[in-house]
Amino acid sequence: MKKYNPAEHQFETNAIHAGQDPDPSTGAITFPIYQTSTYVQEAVGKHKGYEYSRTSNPTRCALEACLASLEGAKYGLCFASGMAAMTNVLSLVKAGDHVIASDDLYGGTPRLFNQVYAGYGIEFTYVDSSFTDRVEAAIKPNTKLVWIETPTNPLLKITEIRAISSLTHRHKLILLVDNTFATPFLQRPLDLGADIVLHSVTKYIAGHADTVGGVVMTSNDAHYERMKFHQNAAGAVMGPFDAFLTMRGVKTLALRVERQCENALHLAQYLEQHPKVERVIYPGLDSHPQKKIAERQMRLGGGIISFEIKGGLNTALQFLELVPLYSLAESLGGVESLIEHPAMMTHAAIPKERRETVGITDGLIRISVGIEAYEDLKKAIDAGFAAI
Ligand code: P1T
Repeated sequence: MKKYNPAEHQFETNAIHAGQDPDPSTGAITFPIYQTSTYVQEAVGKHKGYEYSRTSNPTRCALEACLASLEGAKYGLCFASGMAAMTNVLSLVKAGDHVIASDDLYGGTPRLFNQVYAGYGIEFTYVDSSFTDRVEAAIKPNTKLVWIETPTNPLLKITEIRAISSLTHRHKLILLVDNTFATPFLQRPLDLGADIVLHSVTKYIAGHADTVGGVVMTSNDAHYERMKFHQNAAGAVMGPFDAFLTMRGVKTLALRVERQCENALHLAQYLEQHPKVERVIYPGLDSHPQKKIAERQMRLGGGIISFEIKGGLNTALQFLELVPLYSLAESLGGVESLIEHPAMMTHAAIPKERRETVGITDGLIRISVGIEAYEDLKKAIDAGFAAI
């Protein structure tokens, strides 16, 4: 059977083939779902590399290898959700350590930090990481980890990964990038000096709104050993069927994201000139304050648009209810367009004063642009505006 070497191939090719040599016993081209909890041993300790599916499972391992190839990482570890992946990374810090994080993150992330890990004696400071000097000013003698999202959820702020990574290297800190919004097709943080990349694979990577999962990737042997140990010890692993769905989804990542970016750019430009819109945030627009940085580190502007509707909370809620085609739902990154209200949905766990300080206003609406026909997406927005 021909052996596949990801190092010899491009992104789109690896998304289809990496980690997935045809099954040697049957020739099946599609990687099998190894729906098994355990593996028979010939004699004690004499086995084929698998002992128990919490520790490792062939379907999960195939996905881990595939995703690692896409981020240019040596290692990948898959989990039951993006939050479980975060819990795994936090095994690298202990009581007394300090973490610096972006001030705009998925709402569940500060909830995990403040309402779980702060209670274990880990300290968190939030700064606008699009200003490198603010990250530097927050460094303390006990700082261990810098945690950024770029683009951020939901305000799409861009942090210059190269600038932050030269800072973290100088201070011997670990830099984690939550790359969920960009995907490895648009942005590869490890190439820009980050130590660890994390994704909610629930979103673009799986891409079809049919599974929940997370992944952590790194090329650092010591971090990998600790996180691999914790994956098995804590056990929040991804199941084989979810690994199969994710592996099927990721094969079309490049095609989907290219189309989503194209639709999103057109829609952002359309919204920007609409009289019922206060402001539009999209990294591909000239009006975005960090457009130049986005252009340097991202291939395209991404598939998410945030905009503020004129009229505040009630108008926003009315629009969300009445706009056709866009499903009102949390999550993002699937083939279908979704729309949501960050303040009352994905970021409701953040206290109101804090939300307002960072800019998550009551009129803010987030769209995850799908791969539908652009004309239909535009028509639906028009119908929504006409209805309010
Ligand atoms: O939902 P889960 O797979 O556990 O992943 C959490 C997560 C991590 N990182 C980012 C950037 C995220 O956006 C998310 C989840 N976000 C949503 C559900 C949302 O609608 O924003």
